[in-house]
This record gives sequence, structure tokens and C-alpha cells, in this order.
Amino acid sequence: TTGFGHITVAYIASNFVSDSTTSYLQTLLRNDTGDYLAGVATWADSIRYTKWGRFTSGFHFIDAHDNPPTYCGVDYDRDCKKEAGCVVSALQNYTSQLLDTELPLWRRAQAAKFVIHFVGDIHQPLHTEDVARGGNGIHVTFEGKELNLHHVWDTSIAEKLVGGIRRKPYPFAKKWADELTEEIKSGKYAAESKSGWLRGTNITDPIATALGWAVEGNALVCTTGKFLKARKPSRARSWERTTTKRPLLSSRSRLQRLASGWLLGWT
Ligand code: DCM
Ligand code: DCM
Ligand code: ZN
Repeated sequence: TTGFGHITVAYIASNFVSDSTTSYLQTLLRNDTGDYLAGVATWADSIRYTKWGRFTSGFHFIDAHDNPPTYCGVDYDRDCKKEAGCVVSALQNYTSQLLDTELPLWRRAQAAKFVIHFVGDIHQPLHTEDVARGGNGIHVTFEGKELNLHHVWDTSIAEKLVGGIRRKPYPFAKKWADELTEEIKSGKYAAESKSGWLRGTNITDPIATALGWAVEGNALVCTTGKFLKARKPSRARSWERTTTKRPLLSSRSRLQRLASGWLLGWT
């Protein structure tokens, strides 16, 4: 995969962070271009299957053991694995490393790269429900192709919306991020974003902040009970058909936009 969603989230974040956050992170990440966040957004996926990075493979999601579609929710004590961790504990841990002035700069830079990536992951609703490995085991058809639901959400929907992401992910992601930024600032999301998108964001309480985000994505997946049952290839169904009544694309955009909020707290 190209990591297109992560790159887009990072570009949106760079459109919203304060000037002091920009210069702080540009220095830490040794990149004074506009790509300082986007350029590191997929790094965590590139190391998760390496020998060194294996300990991080459980950090990308949290498998909520709720009971869809009647009882939804994410519970930190119940759902975050004690040994392997989860995306909520990872955000807490790497946020505190990033802010820890006792740590060497390379460690703080590494922590920043993890935070930038996991903020994207936690806003992917399939990363916050215990359903067939985040939907990787749910077979669906999308535009006539047999795919798994996780891939459809991560890549196919974005590709359909934006076009050509495989060839040039960075320019395409930048263009999409700039369009979404405009919608947030003065377009169709302006009222919503100004009144509520940063509510509950608290840099001194990363667990509560991250849990709030996880709960929102979980609610979206958990209440869409229909597809949670379509796990076997023989019962492949059209993802487009199951979602016609839901504002799927705008939810995705809205959630990814939320990701920017996290970085606003930094100075
Ligand atoms: N991905 C995405 N949007 C997100 C989260 C992930 O498009 N909010 C994509 C980027 C990669 C793939 O997922 O193509 C990698 O897997 P992971 O979900 O662990 O990042
Ligand atoms: N994933 C998830 N929930 C799980 C397992 C995996 O959301 N319980 C995500 C992480 C990656 C993608 O699915 O984005 C593929 O993971 P893996 O290669 O570990 O199966
Ligand atoms: Zn990931």
C-alpha cells in the first residue's frame, strides 16, 4: 500500500499547526520543507514487520470487545492488551517521550514519527473494533473487484475519490489535504469544526484524548451491523450497497480532519 491516508492526514495537520509547532518539528525531524510531517507519516508501517520493529505491530489499533451493533464502546482496561499494547497506549507513550526533554533528540524524533502515524490509524474506524482483524477478513466487492474491507477503506475509496494515488501519492495527497483544509476553514465543515472538533483534546491527558477519538470511530463501525456479519468470501457483498445510507466519505474526511487537532496542542 502507499500510505496515502497517512500522508493526507499529515498534510492536513501541517495546514493547522501553530508556527512554533512547525519550527519545533521541522528542527526535530531535520526537514524544513512543507513535507516535514507527510514525509515521515508512513515510517511506522515500514518498520512493523522488521525484526527490530516487531514490538510495535500491536500499536496500530485497539480491538474493542464490545457487542455490535447493540452495545458499542472502547474500554481501555478491557481492550488494550497488557503485553502487546494498543494504539491508545502507544499514543500516550510516544507523546510523553516526544515531550521528555531528558531524552536524546533522536529518540524524541522517533517518538514524533510514531505519534504522527498513530493519530492517522486511530481515526480509521476499522482500527477500533474487534472485527475480523480490523476488517481484513471481511470480503467485499468494490467497483466490481473482490477486496477486503480494510483495503477498501484505506485505499480504494480514497483512490476513487482522488484518482491516480498510486503513481504520485505525495502531490495527490497534498492537493486533497488542501481541498479538505479549505472545507474545514470556510466550507461545509466550518461550523462543526469550529464548535466541536477540538473538544476533549488535552495534551496533558493523552489516554483520555485518544480514547475519545477511538470511541468515535468505533461507534461508526459498531453500529453498521450489516457488514460485520459478512465475513466469509461466499457472502461477499457490495460495500457500496451496504453504505448508501451512510455518509461514509464525509465521515472519513471528518475523522481524518480530527487528526489535525492533536497537533494543535503542541508548541
Ligand atoms: N491508512 C489510511 N488511512 C488511515 C490509516 C491507514 O489510508 N487513517 C492506510 C495507509 C496504508 C495502510 O493503511 O496504506 C497501512 O496500514 P495501517 O492501517 O496499519 O496504517
Ligand atoms: N489491523 C487492525 N486490527 C487488527 C489487526 C490488524 O486494524 N486486529 C490493521 C493493521 C493494518 C492492517 O490491519 O493496518 C493489516 O494488519 P496485519 O498485517 O497485522 O494483519
Ligand atoms: Zn499503521
